[in-house]
Amino acid sequence: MSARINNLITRRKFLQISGALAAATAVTNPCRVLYALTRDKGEITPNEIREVFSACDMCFNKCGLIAHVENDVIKKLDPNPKSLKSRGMLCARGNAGVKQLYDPDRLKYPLLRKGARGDGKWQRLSWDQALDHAAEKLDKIGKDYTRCGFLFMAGTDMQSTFVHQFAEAYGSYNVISHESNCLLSRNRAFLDTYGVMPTPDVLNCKYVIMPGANRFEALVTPDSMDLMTAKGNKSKLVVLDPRFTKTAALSDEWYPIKPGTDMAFFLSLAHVIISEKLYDKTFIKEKTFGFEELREHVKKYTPQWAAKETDIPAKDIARIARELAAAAPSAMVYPGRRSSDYEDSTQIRRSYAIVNALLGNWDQEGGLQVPKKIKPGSMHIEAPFYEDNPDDRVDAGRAQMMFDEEGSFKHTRDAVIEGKPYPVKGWMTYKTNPMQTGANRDKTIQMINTLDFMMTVDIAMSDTAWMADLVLPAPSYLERQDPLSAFLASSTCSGVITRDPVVPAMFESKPVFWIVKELAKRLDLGEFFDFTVDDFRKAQLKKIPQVAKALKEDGVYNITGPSFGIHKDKPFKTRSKKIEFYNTRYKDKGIDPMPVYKQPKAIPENHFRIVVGRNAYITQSASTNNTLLWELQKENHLWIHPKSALSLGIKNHDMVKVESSAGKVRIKARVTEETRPDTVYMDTGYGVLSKGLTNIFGKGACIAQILEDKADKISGNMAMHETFVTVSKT
Ligand SMILES: Nc1nc2c(c(=O)[nH]1)N[C@H]1C(S)=C(S)[C@@H](COP(=O)(O)OP(=O)(O)OC[C@H]3O[C@@H](n4cnc5c(=O)[nH]c(N)nc54)[C@H](O)[C@@H]3O)O[C@H]1N2
Ligand SMILES: Nc1nc2c(c(=O)[nH]1)N[C@H]1C(S)=C(S)[C@@H](COP(=O)(O)OP(=O)(O)OC[C@H]3O[C@@H](n4cnc5c(=O)[nH]c(N)nc54)[C@H](O)[C@@H]3O)O[C@H]1N2
Ligand code: SF4
Ligand SMILES: [Mo]
Repeated sequence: MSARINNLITRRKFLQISGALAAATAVTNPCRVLYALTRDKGEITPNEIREVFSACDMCFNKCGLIAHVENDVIKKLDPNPKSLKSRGMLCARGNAGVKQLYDPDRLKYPLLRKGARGDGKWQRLSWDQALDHAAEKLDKIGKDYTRCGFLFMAGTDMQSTFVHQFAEAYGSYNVISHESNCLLSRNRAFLDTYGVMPTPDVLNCKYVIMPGANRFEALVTPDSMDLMTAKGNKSKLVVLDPRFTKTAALSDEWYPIKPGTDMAFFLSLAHVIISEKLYDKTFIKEKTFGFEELREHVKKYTPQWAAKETDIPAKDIARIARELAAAAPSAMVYPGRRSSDYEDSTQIRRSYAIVNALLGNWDQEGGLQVPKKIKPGSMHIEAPFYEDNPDDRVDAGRAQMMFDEEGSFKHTRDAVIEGKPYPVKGWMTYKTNPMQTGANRDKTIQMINTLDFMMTVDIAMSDTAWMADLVLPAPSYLERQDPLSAFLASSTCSGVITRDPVVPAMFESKPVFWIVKELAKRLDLGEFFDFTVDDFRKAQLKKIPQVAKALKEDGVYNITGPSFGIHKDKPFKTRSKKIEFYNTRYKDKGIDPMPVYKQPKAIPENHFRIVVGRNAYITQSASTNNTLLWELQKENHLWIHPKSALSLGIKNHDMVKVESSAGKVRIKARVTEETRPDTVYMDTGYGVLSKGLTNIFGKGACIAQILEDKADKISGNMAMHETFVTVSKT
């Protein structure tokens, strides 16, 4: 079927068309080609032009956009200048969103697996057949294994709430998300220090240390743009990264830190700040808990000691500590975002949080802030109680302090494979692709092979969909109505955004709200979905009419007013009601109450550490097949330092084998000084199994295939930088 569509619109032709459209008054009506793709029928009324507000969904940032629509065909996506969070920006991926919609590889109708898993043999079903089949499986698994025998996993999305609501009504508390592959250890660390996850006011910050984050490539709005503006305003940026990222390239100082040793660096900063009394005494006295314990604790962590651990010179560590303290409180250790790195990641991030607390930057301009947030109303359901359900989540007890509502992908997968403490036999995934983003792909396949039934709701035949029994096509963000999303961002740009369909949904795609509502009807749970998305949104907007007005007029609601100095005398939501250098809850649970540095495991001889990261035109695994973005990078490469390459006889673009205990892949080498000699790297989102991703099938290698699945001990977050690999020429 994609061949047919490809005949209608080849990639090159699409680019020509986009170019022609961009060049203002097009000669003929090139939209017809797109129209043919979208509508599959004859003539159209010319020149019906609309501009429609929406929110980008090419990554989680939800940048405000304005879609230019001609004759029901989206011609171009532009930034919405009213969206303060996105600072009037739409990145490369945001611009390419139009190709997410008009992608010949889109899923078009429900598909049922025929033949062996992963063989790619499918039978087309009608929606009624597909929903009846799914409902039958949900019913049977619920009866045979209890309701908790069905696992639900939804990625970042405004409609994920409906999947959670469905799981609740159905009766399973085995609900996970991408978050335990992303940032839960960071959240754990800051919550357990501040009682809240603050946002960094990068814009007004005079001194930013950025460890293990790559803001000029891994875009987080508004931080990415604000960091650039702040640099223009003479703010200082110090980057710690084993790779020479674009952020490193634009920094004032870059240190290729030895991976896994960041805690040594930050404990040493704490040592200097405390021993040289560079902290704000009043702040420490009034707002923090456990300072004396911290003072004792960091005595041994001198810069000379840290230099040996981190490969960063002692004099630089001491100088950075002094400069940072001198710039305080408009100075920060950037909390970062993805923290799925090490088995000790919560404690590593605790060390960032602790240095921030020493700087007294809490609730300060240019510091860590918790801006005001709008609380939309909700439509809460009274979930039924199922007596035969087990006592707890299937992954319970596998990490020391897991978030109950998030769980852990790694631990859930282990539990499903082991069948312990009870069997889980069904899995629904929505808008997430754990086959590519959950470390150790073979284990994900093993998990899937233990299931009786798996269904996936996606817009494309992702590797996860490829492995499913039932694949259901969803509309893209430009075709669906979503609930409101209230977001926190720094520097007075928190707000609310929503989406309405810019164009009608293509093919037979159906939003997940409709899917779970239809399933609920079939399972006698219809009462829990006795509403529309419109009703849901009305309930959200009930007490905030000003938001409704702004969304209509501007496409976004911005919260203005100061985002600092607003929590002055409020207690912190921690046990001590203060910022906790020393965490007594940790102590009670047998966890180090203050971060204790442990050396990362030594890299075995002839091995490298492999690390994860991103570039500016790839969103995890989800955008590598997008035709416009694929043009920018058609495959991934293994970054390897020239010295290491030389010792292995590897030249640039040689094909190499990369092997770990989890698996092996073949990939072309990129010999570059942009990584440490002991560290290798590759982009995510290639080496796919799915033949439904026609641009990237057969291109590059899948990093999830070689990443071992270690977990952060405290939060259960995936730890993806604990893998050692060998590299050899093939
Ligand atoms: N273009 C683009 N933007 C994105 C995304 C995307 O996929 N593409 N994804 C979004 C999402 S979901 C997230 S969570 C964020 C992620 O944004 P970030 O949190 O900035 O995460 P990464 O890009 O993974 O950057 C981690 C960096 O840490 C480095 N590193 C590895 N080991 C160590 C170490 O031991 N110490 C130190 N100091 N550094 C180390 C890696 O080389 C890498 O450059 O980006 C968001 N924005
Ligand atoms: N190897 C590796 N693993 C990682 C990361 C990494 O960089 N490398 N990053 C980690 C991080 S920070 C995160 S946040 C997670 C993210 O992990 P995932 O949640 O798996 O995110 P994506 O890779 O973006 O996959 C999103 C899926 O949603 C589909 N999709 C896109 N738009 C829509 C839509 O509108 N509707 C529906 N139904 N589906 C849609 C895409 O086709 C894709 O299959 O991965 C983590 N794991
Ligand atoms: S950062 Fe880029 S991809 Fe992400 S929401 Fe904004 S414009 Fe879209
Ligand atoms: Mo993430």
